[in-house]
Amino acid sequence: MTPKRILIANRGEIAVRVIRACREMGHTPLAIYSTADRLSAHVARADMAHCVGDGPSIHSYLVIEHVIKAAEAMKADAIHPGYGFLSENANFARAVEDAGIVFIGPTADVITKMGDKVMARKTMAKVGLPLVPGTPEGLTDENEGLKFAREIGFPIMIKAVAGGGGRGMRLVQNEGEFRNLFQRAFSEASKAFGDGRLYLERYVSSPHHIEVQLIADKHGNVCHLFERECSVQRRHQKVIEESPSPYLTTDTREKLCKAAVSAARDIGYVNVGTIEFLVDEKQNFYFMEMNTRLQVEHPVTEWVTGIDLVKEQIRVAFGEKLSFRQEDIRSKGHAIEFRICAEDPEKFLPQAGRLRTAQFAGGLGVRVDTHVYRGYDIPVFYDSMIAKLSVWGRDRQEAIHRGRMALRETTLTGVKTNVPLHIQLLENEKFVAGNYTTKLIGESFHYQPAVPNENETKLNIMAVAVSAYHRDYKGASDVDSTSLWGDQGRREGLRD
Ligand code: MV4
Repeated sequence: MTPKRILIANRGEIAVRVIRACREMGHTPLAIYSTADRLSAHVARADMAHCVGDGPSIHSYLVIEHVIKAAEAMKADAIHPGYGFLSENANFARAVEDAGIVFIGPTADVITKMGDKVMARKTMAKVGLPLVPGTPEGLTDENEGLKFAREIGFPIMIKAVAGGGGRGMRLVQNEGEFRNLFQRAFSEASKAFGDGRLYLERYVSSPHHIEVQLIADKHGNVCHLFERECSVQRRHQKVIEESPSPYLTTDTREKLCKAAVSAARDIGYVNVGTIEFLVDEKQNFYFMEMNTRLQVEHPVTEWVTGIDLVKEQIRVAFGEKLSFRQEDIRSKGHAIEFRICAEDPEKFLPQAGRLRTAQFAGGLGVRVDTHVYRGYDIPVFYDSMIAKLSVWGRDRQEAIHRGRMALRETTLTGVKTNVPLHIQLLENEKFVAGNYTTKLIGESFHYQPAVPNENETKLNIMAVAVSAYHRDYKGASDVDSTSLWGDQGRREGLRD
């Protein structure tokens, strides 16, 4: 492939990840950034970067014209959208193509089709994927909704046609709750997506969220790269992902992956993509939604297959053939990913501020994807995920042991993170046994806030005092003066 100029229309860890793939392939990575992201590692690592606006993403990363202008100014041949932001925006995909730039993703038509969850259900039913029984069309009228709900039977899930990933979702236990929850879901969806339409599905109790990774080129080759188990979620945000799923039988895995490949082929899909399924207690699987982008949790699949999904994604966007066939792909060992978020794990509140210490783990089978570093200021404007830690082991047990080690090596101070929550999850009996569903967090796992001991409290008071002294009297940087203290507690075993 001749070297190309590739603009990454994103920020943070995924921009860093895509820049790495560009470098390996000999392409020129180009960045965009908001004024709040000037000092993000993704900007420093690109060959060139353009500012696209102020901190709030509606003024920067989400403004199609600004992104296209930056791409034209830097003479980009292609745009990689990452995940989130404009990655599943059909208007953006069209604008990129109209500007004569390659969109590293599927066609705008496919994005539209899969973005409308009712249209996606219809399309997937037509090509043979099983669906959870539900409404055939979007609804706006609560009386019509109730009629359908009675037919399907309670409990029922209300979902937003324009939603996805659990946004705007409501569980309705009985008829008495229906009208109220329908109205609230409708107003929430209208505000969030500018489209209030809702659809109903029978509630699958204690399901697994299992997704199949796909990749397809423009020559009709479609391959799956096995599944990821994403059932460890909190408030519909994934927390841990792993592959292979500890729940699926070999037989179900084969059926699931084959069904996903066949569906992707039948809809003429091109790009990396993921089909999400709900899997019930009898290993029945149902199509839930399709993501037409690279996903946060793709490293888990890269670990077990050894395939660089981003490099392949770039190749297929430029019309190259996949570098492998289905029979060449094997899944080896076990991988687990931990999403590290700047948040208070007790209250689940996002945290902004300066990272005083940012030491990540290393060693065999350990990978860190991040844009942060010691002294980095976490802006208030974006998602709270600041890093992904992923580990590989020859089997699940080795991956769990490696995960514990790597999480304990991870020292992030200055801002609260969910690292302690991950450590506790790796001690949870059900998680360790691989015997968990989407109900794990909330029913079988409750985060235990660490009680600070006397020494730690003293140390923190001293650290704050020393920091203030240096800042006010010595003019030294806040970061340099306190990082030492941040480490001290860890070294002496005073934390966790
Ligand atoms: C469901 C479901 C049960 N039945 N749909 C969709 C997206 C997502 N993040 C959650 N989703 C679910 N859809 C039907 N018909 C269960 C989930 C679900 C879930 C529900 C309640 C509490 C936690 C959950 C975690 C993952 C999935």
